[in-house]
Amino acid sequence: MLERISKLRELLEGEHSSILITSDVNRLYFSGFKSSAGAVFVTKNTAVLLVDFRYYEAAVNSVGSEIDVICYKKIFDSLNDIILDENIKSVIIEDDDVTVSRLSVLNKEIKAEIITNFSLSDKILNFRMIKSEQEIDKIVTAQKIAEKSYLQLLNSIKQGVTERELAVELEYLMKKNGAERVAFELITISGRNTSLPHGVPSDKKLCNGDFITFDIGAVYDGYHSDMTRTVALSYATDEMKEIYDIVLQAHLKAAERIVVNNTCADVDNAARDYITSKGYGEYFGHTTGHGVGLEIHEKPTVYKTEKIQLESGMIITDEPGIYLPSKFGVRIEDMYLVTDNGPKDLAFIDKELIIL
Ligand SMILES: [Mn+2]
Repeated sequence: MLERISKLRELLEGEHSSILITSDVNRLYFSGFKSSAGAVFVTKNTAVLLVDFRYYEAAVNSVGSEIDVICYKKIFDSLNDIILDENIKSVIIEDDDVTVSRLSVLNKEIKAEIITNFSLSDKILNFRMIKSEQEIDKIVTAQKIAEKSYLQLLNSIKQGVTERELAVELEYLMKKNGAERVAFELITISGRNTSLPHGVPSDKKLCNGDFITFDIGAVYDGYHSDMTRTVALSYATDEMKEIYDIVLQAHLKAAERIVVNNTCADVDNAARDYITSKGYGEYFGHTTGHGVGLEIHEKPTVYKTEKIQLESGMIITDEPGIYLPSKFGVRIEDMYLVTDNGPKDLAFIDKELIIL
């Protein structure tokens, strides 16, 4: 946490004198403490976590000595005490978190100038792109929970089971296997529904000859995992096998480009150019991937227009897909850790087509 607070403090080397962190996710990132309310306030001299009575004891026990915990009755009184004490003139706020109505409250209550145009949210997302060893471990743990649950679920896949039943069962298994919660509404769709990249599990029953798409993730200690597998029930037609193979090759070609100093565009182009060369470019309508961490979608976006260069410690997904309207779709997704020795696939489950 000290390192993170120090990086935040480096942003105060210019004209501004304090930073107010208000979003749940960034309070967690900078304090290590999860709560539904509160703030982290950082000045050149002070770093405090402000929480109310409900969280005070847990917060004191949780955060290290580098952050003071303040139990507030009225949060603005506590903030203004520090502001007056340290002669703070300006407060940089999280521009992506503060609503218009909240901003008017901050302007009214805080006894310093509120700075809205610092792009603080984006700067923090840049910090968060590079994961520490501990963050990587948590994401790997989340992934292992998701994989174990998925492998257990495969035993209950048969004709007549509904998509919704698969989703409910999978969520149950993940929580039983140690997930804090699911990372997003799990996608378990089949047959024609698989042509919808973000289809919603319905009461449709599984039929022989269906593709079944599982886009699944778990959360462990705040960190998310993300993986997609497409399997076939009973049999797959030649067309299904052909499309599956194109998507798999596109995935592998993108993975090869997940190398330090390559850009996100390099990775996206590898998958996109291959799918386009096979004549299916128009059926791959989303980005190749995204960063994963405290949120399921973080910077960077893995797309042909994104020039951000890959650095060791980033975790991005590689998830090309082909979606044929009213027929079927295929997506294969893993998370990859960027390392100085090349890409590290964070999934352990095979990517070859499974016919159940
Ligand atoms: Mn994803």
